[in-house]
Amino acid sequence: MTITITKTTAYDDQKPGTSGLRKKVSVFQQPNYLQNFVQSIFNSLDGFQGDTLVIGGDGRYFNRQAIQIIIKMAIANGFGKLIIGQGGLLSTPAASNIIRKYKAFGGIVLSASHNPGGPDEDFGIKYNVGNGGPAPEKFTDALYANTKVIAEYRSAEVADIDLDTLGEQQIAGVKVSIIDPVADYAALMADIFDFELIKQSIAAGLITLKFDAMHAITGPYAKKILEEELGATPGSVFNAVPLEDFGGGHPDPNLAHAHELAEIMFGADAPVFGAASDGDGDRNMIMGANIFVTPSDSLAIMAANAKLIPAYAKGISGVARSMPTSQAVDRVADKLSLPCYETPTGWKFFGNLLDADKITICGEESFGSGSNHVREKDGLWAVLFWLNLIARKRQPVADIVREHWQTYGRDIYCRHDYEAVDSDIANGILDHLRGLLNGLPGKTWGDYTVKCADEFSYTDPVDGSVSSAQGIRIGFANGSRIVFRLSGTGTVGATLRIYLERYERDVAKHDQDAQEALADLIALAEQFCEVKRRTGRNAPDVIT
Ligand code: VG1
Ligand code: CO
Repeated sequence: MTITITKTTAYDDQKPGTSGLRKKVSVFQQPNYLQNFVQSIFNSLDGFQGDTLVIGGDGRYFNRQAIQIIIKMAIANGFGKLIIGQGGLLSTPAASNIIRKYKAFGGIVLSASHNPGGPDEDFGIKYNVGNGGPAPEKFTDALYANTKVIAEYRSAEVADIDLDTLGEQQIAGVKVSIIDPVADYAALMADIFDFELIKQSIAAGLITLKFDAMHAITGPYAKKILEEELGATPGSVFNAVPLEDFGGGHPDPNLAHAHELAEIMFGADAPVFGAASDGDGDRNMIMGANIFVTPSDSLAIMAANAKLIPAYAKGISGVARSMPTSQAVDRVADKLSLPCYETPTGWKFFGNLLDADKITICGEESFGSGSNHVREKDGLWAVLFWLNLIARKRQPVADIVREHWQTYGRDIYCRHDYEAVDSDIANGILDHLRGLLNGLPGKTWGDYTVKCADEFSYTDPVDGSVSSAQGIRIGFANGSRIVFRLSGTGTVGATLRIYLERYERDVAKHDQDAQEALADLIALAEQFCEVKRRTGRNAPDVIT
């Protein structure tokens, strides 16, 4: 085998964000841009010679080209085996499962997740470690340092690999295995949930469903599991063919972007259950007939009912949520005497807690939830959890949610996003907020007296690592909160996220519209951060 060593010059913008490196495709297409980053990943790793690397992506534009480049570089750098999803496809949770199941050294996942795809849109790449989860910050920091000094990369002179034919081939002494991207994942789901019960409920007409794959990676997974294995009517899964540009949409499962599903679920003759997933299959949106379940509520409901699911029948060890996620799950943990952890935004912070069995179930307000079955959030897992739950409880989604609120109270919640804000203005807003923090505690506006105000810093209870500057938190005496942080996944300017929540114990007030119920807090948030005044905008771009 001939190995070529190519001289290269460093790029200064390869700092991984919340979930890997995400840039416009045109940025990734610059000479050696991808190669620099991949070689920097390998330069940050020790002891992988002869070991296994998993490679797969969400199928967006540039996926196939990127995979060919990565295969050649992995061979030249000394991996002994490559496991690749057929067609270059692997959903993020499926990749996590493959890494764990086949005891790989790690994996490279190509995705910009919920960001749009296509020649003018986004591409992304991240490295997952041997536990199947996103690399922790100490790795991504070392990786970033390596990207700044990279001077050369290694690549094997071999022909492009046929990504579409299943099977194993030897290439320059390296085993390259093209696997079915769905089979191992479908088997894992069958181990966790009561497929027989779900199947009976569907056959009996107790559960009717619609799943919007948003022209992204979960199409083939959902077709196989929901339609073929569980017997949902053909066509229950729609937008099921993955497209390189996701049909021109944002593959982001929320009421704004998954509007096709939202129309069905709020329409006449809505099915019992509706759901959608994102570009790489790790997010989920849960709906019932005429009801949208907020991700924070979904997490709390799953934690409260975990024992109804075969894999968690013996109970769960604890729960965790990202800091901006509502406190609904905390109330469940409190009642069930379970440990509850608050982590920074991003799934990488759950990995240590899951590995140490401090938690079994965790989630984020951004439509992500998961458990110890893999080390990524998992969209279809959440869908199957809800189907299993509905089948066990024999109740519509709306009743399950309302009963939960009756028991625990409702954490009325929403998030406002201001996208593509000028970076200097966005940083100015954060600086301004930092300046306010010390003076806020004790101040009162109407029903809201500030109890605490700080910038969130997290010390990992397992390895003691510290992550600071993880968002501004303002907590009120009545349990309400406002959180401000900048996105770490956007690719244009800065995105300011404002998270708002208010606790409502009174059952008579549970059916309020969130925007109305949160109006006072929304006004206070503007008073604190001045985003409208500073940007000249009059409304958020997206409300979830
Ligand atoms: C967003 C979400 C965060 C999530 C991340 C990756 O990050 O807020 O909760 O973990 O996306 O999700 P940020 O930094 O933009 O707020 V995915 O499905 O895009 O991998
Ligand atoms: Co995603």
